[in-house]
Amino acid sequence: MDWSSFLFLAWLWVWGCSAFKDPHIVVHDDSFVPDAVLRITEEDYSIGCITRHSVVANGSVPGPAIRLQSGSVVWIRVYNDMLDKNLTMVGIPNLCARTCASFLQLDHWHGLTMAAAPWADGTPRASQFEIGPLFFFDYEINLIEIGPGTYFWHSHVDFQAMTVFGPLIIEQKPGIPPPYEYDDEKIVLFSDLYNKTDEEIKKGLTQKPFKWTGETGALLINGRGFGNYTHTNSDESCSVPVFDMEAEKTYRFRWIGATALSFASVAIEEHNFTLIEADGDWLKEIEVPFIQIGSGQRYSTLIEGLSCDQLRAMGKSSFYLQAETRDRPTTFTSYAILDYGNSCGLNNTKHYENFAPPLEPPLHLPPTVQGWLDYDLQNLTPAPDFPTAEEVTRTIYVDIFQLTTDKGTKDEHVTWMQNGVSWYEESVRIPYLVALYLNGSDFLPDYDVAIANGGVDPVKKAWPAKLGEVIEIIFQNTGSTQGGADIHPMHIHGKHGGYIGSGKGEYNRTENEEKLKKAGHTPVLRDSMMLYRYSSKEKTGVKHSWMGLRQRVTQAGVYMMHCHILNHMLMGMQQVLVFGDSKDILTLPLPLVEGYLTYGGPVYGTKGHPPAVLHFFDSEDDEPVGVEVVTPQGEFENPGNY
Ligand SMILES: *[C@@H]1O[C@H](CO)[C@@H](O)[C@H](O)[C@H]1NC(C)=O
Ligand SMILES: *[C@@H]1O[C@H](CO)[C@@H](O)[C@H](O)[C@H]1NC(C)=O
Ligand SMILES: *[C@@H]1O[C@H](CO)[C@@H](O)[C@H](O)[C@H]1NC(C)=O
Ligand SMILES: *[C@@H]1O[C@H](CO)[C@@H](O)[C@H](O)[C@H]1NC(C)=O
Ligand SMILES: *[C@@H]1O[C@H](CO)[C@@H](O)[C@H](O)[C@H]1NC(C)=O
Ligand SMILES: *[C@@H]1O[C@H](CO)[C@@H](O)[C@H](O)[C@H]1NC(C)=O
Ligand SMILES: *[C@@H]1O[C@H](CO)[C@@H](O)[C@H](O)[C@H]1NC(C)=O
Ligand SMILES: *[C@@H]1O[C@H](CO)[C@@H](O)[C@H](O)[C@H]1NC(C)=O
Ligand SMILES: [Cu+2]
Repeated sequence: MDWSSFLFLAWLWVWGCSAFKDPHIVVHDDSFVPDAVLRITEEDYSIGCITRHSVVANGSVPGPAIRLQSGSVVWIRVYNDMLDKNLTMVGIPNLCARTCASFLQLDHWHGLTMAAAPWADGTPRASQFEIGPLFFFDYEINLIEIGPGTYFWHSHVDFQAMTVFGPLIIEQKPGIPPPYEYDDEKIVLFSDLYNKTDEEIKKGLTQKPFKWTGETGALLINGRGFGNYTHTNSDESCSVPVFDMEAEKTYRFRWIGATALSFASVAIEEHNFTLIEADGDWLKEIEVPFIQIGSGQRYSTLIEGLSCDQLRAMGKSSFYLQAETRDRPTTFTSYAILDYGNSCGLNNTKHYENFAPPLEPPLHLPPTVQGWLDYDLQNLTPAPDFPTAEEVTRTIYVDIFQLTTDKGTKDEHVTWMQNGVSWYEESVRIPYLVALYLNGSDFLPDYDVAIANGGVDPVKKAWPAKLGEVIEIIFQNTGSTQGGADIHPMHIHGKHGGYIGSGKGEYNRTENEEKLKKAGHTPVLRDSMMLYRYSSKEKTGVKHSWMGLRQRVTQAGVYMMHCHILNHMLMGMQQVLVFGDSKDILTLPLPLVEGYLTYGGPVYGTKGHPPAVLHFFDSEDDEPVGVEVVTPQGEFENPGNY
C-alpha cells in the first residue's frame, strides 16, 4: 500500500469513528497556532502603474494564496492592523457548499444545527460584528464535507474587497485522485482599479447628490497590468503578467472573478479551454473557445500545452491571454502572456520586462453571450436532491429595481432595491445573529409579514424561510427609474443554490421546465450566477430579464445574498436571509456565545488579550490522522506567475 492510500484509509478510519466534541471555549494564547494568518494594513500601494492608498492583505494585491485540505477543520487568523477601519473576511462561498445538509446530520448527532458555523461567515452586521482596529479574529472553518475547489477570500466591509482578496484553494483529500489529470496549475485572478480611495467611492455612492464611481481604470490580472490612468510608476505592477508554460503539459487554470465591477470575456490565442469546475464543484468536461466570468464566479479549465512541433510550425512561443470587460459604456481590454520560453529549444527572443500590451487586440472576443452555458453545465456528480419544480413550496420573486430620486438636484439619490427594500451595512446597528441571541424572537423577521410583502419583512429588512421549505428565488431585473437595465452577478452565502437558468423578460416556469427537460440532465449548483441584460435601455418598471435558483432550506442561520458588484452592494443591493426560527438558530447556550455579542468582545483578540473562542468542530481526536493543512508561504512572491 502506498503512502497516500494509507493516509486515505487512516483518514477514513478517523472520520468514521471520530465524533465532534461538544462546543467549548478555548483561550487562544501563545500556544495556539493558527493554520493560516492574514495581516491587513493600509498603505500607499503601487498598482496598475499608479500609487493608490489601499487596504491590503500581507502587503500585497492580491494577498497570499491559502491552500487548505478538504476533510480538515482549520483556523484562519485575521489581524486588523489598521488604526481606524473595521474589517471582516469571507471565504467564498463561505465554505458550506452542497453538503450542508449532511453537515447538519453530523451536527445532529450532537443535537446541534449549523447555527454556530455562521459566526465564521464574515458578513458584517449579518452574522458578526466587524473586527475593530488593532483586533484580530480567528475563523474556524470546517472542510470535513467540503470537496476540493476554487474559492477566494476577501474583506466584506465597504469597498475593501477591491484590494483585499486572495485565492482560497481547497485541495483534494489525500489519496483521492482528481477526476481530471493535469501536470500543473495556474491561478488567474481578475480585479478592478479605481484611482479613488475606498472612502471617496463609498461617499459618492451613498451621499446626496449621488456620484457614480466611474468606469474601472484597469482590469488587473493577478494584481498587475496597465491601468487607464496616467502612469506614474514603472515597477513590477506596471507590466503584463507572464504565465510560464511547458510544451505538451496539461495545465489547470483556476479563474477567479475578484472584480469590483467588471464582467469579463476571456480567451487565449491558439488555446482552447476545457471547463471542469464551476464555483467549487467539478463539471462534466465541456470544450469552450472562451469563458465569461463575473464578480464572485470561479471556473477551472484544462489547457493543453502546445507541442514543440506546433510551436515550431507557428514560429512563436508566446501567446496573449486577452480579457475584455462587458456590459459597460466603455470596454477595457487587458492582457497576459503564456510563455513557452525555451521549452523546446526554440530560441525565444522576446523580452518580457517592461513588456507592453499589443497595439491591436489579437483576438476578437464575442459580445456578451447571455445565458452562457446556463443549460449546458452539469456537475460531474449531479446533486442528488436538486429540487424539482413540483417540490417547490414557495417562489420568491425578487424585483431588482434601481430607484433614482431628485434627479439632477443636490439631493439626487440612487439606490438598488429588492422588492422595495435596500440593505446597507449601516441598516442595522447590531448583527442579526447577535441580536437574535440577545433578544431572541424580537429580532426575527415576521414570517407572515414577509409572505404578504413578497418575501421580505420591510421593518427587519430580512427575508425569512422556515426549515423544510423548498424555495425558488427568481431575480427579476426591472427597468430603472431612468430607463436602464444592468447586469448583476448574484452571490449567495451558505449552501449553494440549485441553478435553474436565466432568460429574457419574465420568468415562465412552464417554458423553463421545458428547457431544463430538453437539456436532459440535473442542472448545476452555483454560488454566483449572472443576471444578464439584453439591452442597456428598458422602460421603467418593465420586467427585463430573470435568473433563478432553488434551495431546500435545511440550514438554520443568517446568510447574505447580494450582488457581487461592490458598487451595487454599497448602493443597497444586499439581502439578509434568516433561515429557521429562533429555536432552530439559537442552539448554543448563552455563556458559550457571549463573547461574540459585543463589538470588540472577548472573542476578538488584541495585544495582551488572547481571544476566548468557541471551538465548534473539534473532534474527539485532537490530532486527526491524514488531515494536513497546506499553506505554502511565499508562493505568491511573484504575483502574476502563480
Ligand atoms: C466599526 O464597527 C462598529 C460595530 O459595528 C461600529 O460601531 C463602528 O462605527 C465601525 N467603525 C467604522 C470606522 O466604521
Ligand atoms: C490619482 O488620484 C490622486 C488623488 O486624487 C491624484 O493626485 C493623482 O494625480 C491621480 N493619478 C492619476 C494617474 O490620475
Ligand atoms: C478551438 O475549438 C474550435 C472549435 O470549437 C476549433 O475550430 C479550433 O481549431 C480550436 N482551436 C485550437 C487551437 O485548438
Ligand atoms: C480610458 O481612457 C481613455 C482616455 O482618457 C478613454 O477614452 C477611455 O474611455 C477610457 N477607458 C475606459 C474603459 O474607461
Ligand atoms: C538557437 O540559437 C543558437 C545560437 O544563437 C543556434 O545555434 C541554434 O541553432 C538556435 N536554435 C533554433 C532552434 O533556432
Ligand atoms: C433587548 O431587550 C432589552 C429589554 O427589553 C433592551 O433593554 C435591550 O436594548 C434589547 N437589546 C437589543 C439589542 O435591542
Ligand atoms: C408560459 O409559457 C407557456 C409555454 O410557452 C405559455 O403557454 C404561457 O402562456 C406562458 N405564460 C405566461 C404567463 O406568459
Ligand atoms: C501573512 O503574513 C504573515 C506575517 O506578516 C505570515 O506569518 C503569514 O504566514 C502570511 N500568510 C500567508 C497565507 O502567507
Ligand atoms: Cu448588481
